[in-house]
Amino acid sequence: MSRKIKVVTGREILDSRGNPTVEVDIELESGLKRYAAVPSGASKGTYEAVELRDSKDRRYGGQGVVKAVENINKIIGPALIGHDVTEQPNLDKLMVDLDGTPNKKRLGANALCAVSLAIARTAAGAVGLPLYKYLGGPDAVLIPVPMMNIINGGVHALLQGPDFQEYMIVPYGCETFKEALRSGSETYHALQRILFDKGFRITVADEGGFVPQLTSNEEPLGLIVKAIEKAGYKPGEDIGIALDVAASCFYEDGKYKLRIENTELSSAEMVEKYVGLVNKYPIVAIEDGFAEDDWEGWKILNNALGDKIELIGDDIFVTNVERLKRGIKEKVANAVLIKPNQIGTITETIAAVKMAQKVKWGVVVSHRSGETVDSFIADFSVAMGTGALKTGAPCRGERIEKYNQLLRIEDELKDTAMHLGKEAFIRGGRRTKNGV
Ligand code: 2PG
Ligand code: MG
Repeated sequence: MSRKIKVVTGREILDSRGNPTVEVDIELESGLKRYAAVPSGASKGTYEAVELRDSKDRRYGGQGVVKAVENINKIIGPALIGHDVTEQPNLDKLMVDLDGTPNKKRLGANALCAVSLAIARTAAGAVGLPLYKYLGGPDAVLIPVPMMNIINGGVHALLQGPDFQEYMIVPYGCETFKEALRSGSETYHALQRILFDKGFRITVADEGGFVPQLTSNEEPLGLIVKAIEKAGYKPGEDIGIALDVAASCFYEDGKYKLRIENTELSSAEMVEKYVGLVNKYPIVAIEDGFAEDDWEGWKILNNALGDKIELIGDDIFVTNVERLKRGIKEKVANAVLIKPNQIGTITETIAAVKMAQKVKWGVVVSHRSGETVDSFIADFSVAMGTGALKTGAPCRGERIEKYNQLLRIEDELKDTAMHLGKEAFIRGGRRTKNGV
């Protein structure tokens, strides 16, 4: 059966916010055909590879991706035809070279990423392996702990909720993913009841979490602790809490401007705030506690909390090995968030994961706030043995599909499936598929 690429077709589809994004089909000479679609962020890091949009066009308010799709159909696709689809690193390199810019602004990281993901999935089909096994080999058996964003704030809630963007529950007291997902979902529903009884609205935002209108960024933590208890679990024991502050979004003129608290804090004051919260609530991880350029703030926080909880860099590292290398050298964090579309190709994404795992940093694979039903990241997290995945609340089809895919993988692996629970979050060395 030939593994040669015969046709590459890009198309404009819609993401979960109703904005255009890129989907790609790859067909091999053998007739095998697979697809992939890229997600899109709202709180994007400045240093992410460029998501090409038709900005001047009036279609979709300038959000169209016609140009990116054209780049796939006229430039990238023709260059890939005839190549063996299993040569992922070569094909990714070929695309990066074709683009020729440092941030993929010519062809678009959305164009490259959709093709790169489709190459991986088509290749897995061609060799007859599930995607997670194709990318991860026989020891891809670790099903991640889900980090479920049940209260949404920041730009994901159109600035109608807390300043902190994500309040996640981390159901890490379970022996299987299936049980973790159940306890997370039960807690989500307990929270819904609590909010309803208190008279808050229970509509959901971009990642499926609720958006209570409160006057402090601490209040959601109290509500979540109550929800965990109401669902019959022990806070800190069965279920921990993680935050994605997404602090770049409210960093202005060297200050962190907390809109709902009507205050602005210096980096040192923010550290104090975080330490206070960590002492009071079962917080196991803080993502983007500081802005993407506030390397000093990051350092102070890592000194204060780096041996207690996971400090995850998203906007600061943007899945880019150059930025991650600096972060490791300057000891600004102890974990990295991984999003393939921040960098553009799966080969570059794997390089970032490996760089972090080599120094025993935590790795969390992540969705974007604008998603499709493509569950690539679920397979990817198992393939890389990251032990943790954040992909929203147990609500909204595009989030649920990733969790459901992990259920399928856990079923398929039967007794060989591993789930680390709390051990996935121990500091001083994150466990991966290869052990501590
Ligand atoms: C983040 C992501 C996903 P966005 O900040 O981690 O939750 O948000 O996709 O909007 O960048
Ligand atoms: Mg983030």
